Amino acid sequence: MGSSSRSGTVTGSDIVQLSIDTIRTLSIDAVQQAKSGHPGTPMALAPLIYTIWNRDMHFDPRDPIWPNRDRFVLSNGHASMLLWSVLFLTETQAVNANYETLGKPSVSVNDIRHFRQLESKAPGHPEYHWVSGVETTTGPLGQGVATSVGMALAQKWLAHRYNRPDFEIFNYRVYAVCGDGCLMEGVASEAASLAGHLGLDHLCWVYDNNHITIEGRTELTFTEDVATRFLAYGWNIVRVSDANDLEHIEDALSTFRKTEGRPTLIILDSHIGYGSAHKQDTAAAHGEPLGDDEVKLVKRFYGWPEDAKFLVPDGVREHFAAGIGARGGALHDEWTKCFATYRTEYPDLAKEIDLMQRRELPAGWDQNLPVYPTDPKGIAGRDASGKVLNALARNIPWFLGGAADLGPSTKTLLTYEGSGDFQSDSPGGKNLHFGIREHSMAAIVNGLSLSKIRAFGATFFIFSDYARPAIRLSALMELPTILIFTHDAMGDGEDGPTHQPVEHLASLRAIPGLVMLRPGDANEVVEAYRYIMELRHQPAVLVLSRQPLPTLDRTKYAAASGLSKGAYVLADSPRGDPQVILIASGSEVSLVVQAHEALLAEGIRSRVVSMPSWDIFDHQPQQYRESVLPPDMLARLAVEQASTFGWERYVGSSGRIIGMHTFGASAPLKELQRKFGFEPEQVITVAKELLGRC
Ligand SMILES: Cc1ncc(C[n+]2csc(CCOP(=O)(O)OP(=O)(O)O)c2C)c(N)n1
Ligand SMILES: [Mg+2]
Repeated sequence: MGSSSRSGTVTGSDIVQLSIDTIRTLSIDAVQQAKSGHPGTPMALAPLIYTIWNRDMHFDPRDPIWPNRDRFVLSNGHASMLLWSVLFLTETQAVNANYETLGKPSVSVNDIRHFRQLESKAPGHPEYHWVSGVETTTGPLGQGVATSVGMALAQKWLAHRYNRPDFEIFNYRVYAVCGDGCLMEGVASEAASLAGHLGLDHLCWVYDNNHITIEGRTELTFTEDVATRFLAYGWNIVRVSDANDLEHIEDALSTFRKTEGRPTLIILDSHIGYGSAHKQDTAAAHGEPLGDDEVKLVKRFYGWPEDAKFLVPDGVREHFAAGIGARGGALHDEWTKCFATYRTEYPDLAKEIDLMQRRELPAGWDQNLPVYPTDPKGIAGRDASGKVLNALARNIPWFLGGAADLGPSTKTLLTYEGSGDFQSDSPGGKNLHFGIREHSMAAIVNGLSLSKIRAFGATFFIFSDYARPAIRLSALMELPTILIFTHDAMGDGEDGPTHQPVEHLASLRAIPGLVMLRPGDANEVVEAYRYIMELRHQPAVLVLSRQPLPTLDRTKYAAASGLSKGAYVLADSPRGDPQVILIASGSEVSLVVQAHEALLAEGIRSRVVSMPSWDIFDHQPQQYRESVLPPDMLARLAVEQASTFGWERYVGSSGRIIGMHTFGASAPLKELQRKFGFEPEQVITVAKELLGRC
């Protein structure tokens, strides 16, 4: 048995111990019932969770979306039973998608009894959107801590913009609990490095230093000095040598609250499976139920009735009500009063906060968006995007973001007077500099979005791979994040195959709920932003060209607003009865328009479909989809500088695809276009083949 600051017996009067052991035994029983899950970490960390929640956190269980609540992130999401237990015991209320409290608990004992079962509000891992009180979805290790940096960054920005003397509208803190796994993941290192650089002092990570992961002791793989590492990042380090020592934990948390200019890492030494005679301090405590006999032994050790299941002793819920309930409720009430006065003194700022909380846009958000005149030389997608971004950021105060050290290349810098750079001494800046940290950039953008800031991140499309896990979580969480990926195909010519995305469109198109847009000219870029900005529950990826694309003559061709349908007939045969349909996205749109004109001149009736977004198109009514791609017109050709993967669904088995089958090559763009067949001549040839003319 490992060290313990307590005897192992519980007396009815020791309500604190009883509350902690309730978290432990609920976790044990739920895992046992589900025959799957992770009991050991909840057993070890129950005292920590108890202390953070019941003694420290500013959180009102009546209203889990109070804007100034402290955020709690369980980055070691496999220990989800900690969260389900505490949400249940604090009677945290459920909130619906319209931000209304529903008058019922977010997690009930019945949900816990059905841990990990369909429809239960106690799923395997914490899921934002599914369970009120979950601040971010976790499970892929490292994501939670990285996302927490976005939340802490948001706090600084929000405080700078909205706090006024005597009005501390945003002073919340962010707690993230993590294990060895989170700290081994690269994304956590990226995020910690940036958090240290930015001096995010409202951020506290608690590291569960239990020396155990799935394969065994961390001696196998993880022997670095974590404290020294975080010290080097510029963090404040606090050690707690016994996870059962509540006073020590409380002291550490109060050190965090007092620390200025640096984030805090609390290194907490714990014993996984605490109290289990045969499994404590072993990997076996991590990922499998204890087993009926061991459960009895553990309960005996805790002084718990051995046969009781899902027992919540009298007084435990009342104890949480008197702790976090009373404290959080009073703080929230105080804030509400303060905000009412603030509303009279700063009505415009208060209105912004209201809109932001509901993910709405301010009036005039789309004023001064550029309109691009016809121009055969045209403008690069990234340049058009840069203009739009600057207009939007001026119109929408809480729209901000940045790139992973590629601002000048992705054209995502906000350059207007007063836009500013976000740094520790200039927390009002709207240009975020993520450094060369794509993965944490996407996770931080998630954190910003969870804090209701409208945020974007940017890099080259090829490096979207480095951000993909966090983008996937944006979609899973239904967050309206924006990722701007430029250098979308072979436009990067001489940089060669390491910089030429091929499978990336297919890969991101496969993420459910993610809106992918690859606009074909500057006016489609503007329309893409119009579409994206009105999204409230979907992330968007904007894929833009590095090289200039001709700005199409919209008096001759269809309006760019057709983009909002995902695909539209851009150019058609004069009588609208095409023999062949040419489908393209992005830089290939003007290419197929050229081919189309040549085909028309030869008397071949072709139609051009600009298809910037599969996903949006797929969501249109059948009638519309069939008006664009009539089912009986089978001569279809898709042209895209990317993997052909998936285009069959639009061209059918009798159609053709001009796409990429290799990784590209290093050469000037023109030569690459010739080599890989992205020239009008090739499009014309294949179109004729389709019509059996060759
Ligand atoms: C990115 C990622 N890789 C792998 C896993 C699978 N996994 C879940 S928990 C775990 C071990 C985590 O060890 P630690 O963080 O120390 O947690 P403890 O067992 O101590 O609670 C692993 C490898 C995961 N969830 N996420
Ligand atoms: Mg561990």
